[in-house]
Amino acid sequence: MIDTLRDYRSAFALAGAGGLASVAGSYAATGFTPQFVGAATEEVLRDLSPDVLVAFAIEQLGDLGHQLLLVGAIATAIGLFALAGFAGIVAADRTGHALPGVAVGGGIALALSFTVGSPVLSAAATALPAAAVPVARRVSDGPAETSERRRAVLGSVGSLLGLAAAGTVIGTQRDTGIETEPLDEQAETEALLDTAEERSLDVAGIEGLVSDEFYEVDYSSFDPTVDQDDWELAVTGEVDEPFTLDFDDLRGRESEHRFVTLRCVGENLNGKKMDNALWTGTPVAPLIERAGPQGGCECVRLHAADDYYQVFPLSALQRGFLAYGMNGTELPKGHGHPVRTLIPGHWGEINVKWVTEIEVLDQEAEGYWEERGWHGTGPVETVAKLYDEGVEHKDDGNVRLAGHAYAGTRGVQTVEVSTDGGDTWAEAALSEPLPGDDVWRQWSHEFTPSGTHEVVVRAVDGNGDVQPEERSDSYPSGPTGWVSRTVEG
Ligand SMILES: Nc1nc2c(c(=O)[nH]1)N[C@H]1C(S)=C(S)[C@@H](COP(=O)(O)O)O[C@H]1N2
Ligand SMILES: [Mo]
Repeated sequence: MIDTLRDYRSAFALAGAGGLASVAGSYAATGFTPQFVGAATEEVLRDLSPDVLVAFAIEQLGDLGHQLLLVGAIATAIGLFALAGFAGIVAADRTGHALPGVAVGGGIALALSFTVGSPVLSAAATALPAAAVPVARRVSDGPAETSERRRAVLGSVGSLLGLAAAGTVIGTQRDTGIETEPLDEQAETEALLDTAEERSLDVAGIEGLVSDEFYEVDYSSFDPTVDQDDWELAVTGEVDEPFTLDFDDLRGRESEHRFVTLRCVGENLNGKKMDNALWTGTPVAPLIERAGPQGGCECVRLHAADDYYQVFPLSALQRGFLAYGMNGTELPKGHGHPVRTLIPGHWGEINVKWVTEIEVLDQEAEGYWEERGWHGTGPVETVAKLYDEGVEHKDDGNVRLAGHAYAGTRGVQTVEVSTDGGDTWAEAALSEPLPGDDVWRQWSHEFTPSGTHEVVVRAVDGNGDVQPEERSDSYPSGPTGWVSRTVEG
């Protein structure tokens, strides 16, 4: 019976260690995939969080917010499975037998796992420790000697922690990656990548016209693993002829290479969630044509293998691209392997990765982020960036400033730099444009400093419109304002 503080403590220790072992067991069975119980817990926590909290986490905490959510999810999962073990202990204590405890502990763990959609092996791996906890309780209750009982408890807790450690190691070693091969079209992609390198300005510190590291934004911490041989894209909804196409069908279509820049609506004004790559794929329009769209709202919903979905105008999709290659190799897992959409000039969020279905709608609906208050389906805001690394104090005493500017399909016409807080402006040098209608450019500007300078940069888009000066947060419709920083001479 749990009737003394000592009993409580040993029950908690056993149940806690069991909870750890259960979650680690699931991890051993699934690795870092959407099947891991931590993934489902993360989803539940995210859905329970108020929208403003999610928006705050994205804006203010960025990737840290994601990490906190993940840690919270795993801790919650451990707590839930610990509760299963604890219920097992109570059952064993009440009846004086281990068996009812095993049934209760293991049963609750199994139920938890199956509720969140775990595969059988993962569910079994969570149930085993939860069932072992009440057994350990009965065993350690046997000896009359306090010290012996304590040793028995410590031994059991130690074994469960050992299991947890082993499970974690196995899970970490599990290969959940995707091998990406170079594309067949090497000659073309290499020539284009060379062009991008040649046209990149000779400025140290900042990335060239093709990003070395392309940012990643996913609503979930767990990327789906989609084999290209299993991949299918269904065109459905309000269409004359719904159809499905597989990866070979897609590969059989005309292939095209496009430089396309993406920017996340949730990034900060001078944030780093804006990048450019050379993508290989095929235009979407002929596929839409083939299905014969009839929908009344002229809008579509795209679905993805991670259950993400986005709704936006059919007209935007008509200019879209189904990409299966990035910088000369197959699409990496994190960027949507095997196929993603790229929609010219729109915020990153409608560039759906791991895309599985194009559904033509009859009525307006909201996408994943729109349901949470964001307005990120429209055209991107114009921006010129200036990172720390973009400021170079040269040996001759001059200061060289450089960065990237992007204005979606409007294109960047000029970038202007002020070194006196916006009183006077000079035109920056620009990189030669890359082929493509949705690509950023680099800018650079050198000046001779005297004292402290308030540097401000702004881009002018292809329509002649100056980047809006008024500051706004990224939530809900993307950051606006001019990037500025203090530069000491
Ligand atoms: N399936 C899926 N597609 C997605 C997302 C996602 O979470 N799931 N995130 C979107 C967001 S918010 C952005 S900004 C871009 C980022 O693309 P990247 O990760 O390749 O940079 O993908 C979009 N496509
Ligand atoms: Mo985004």
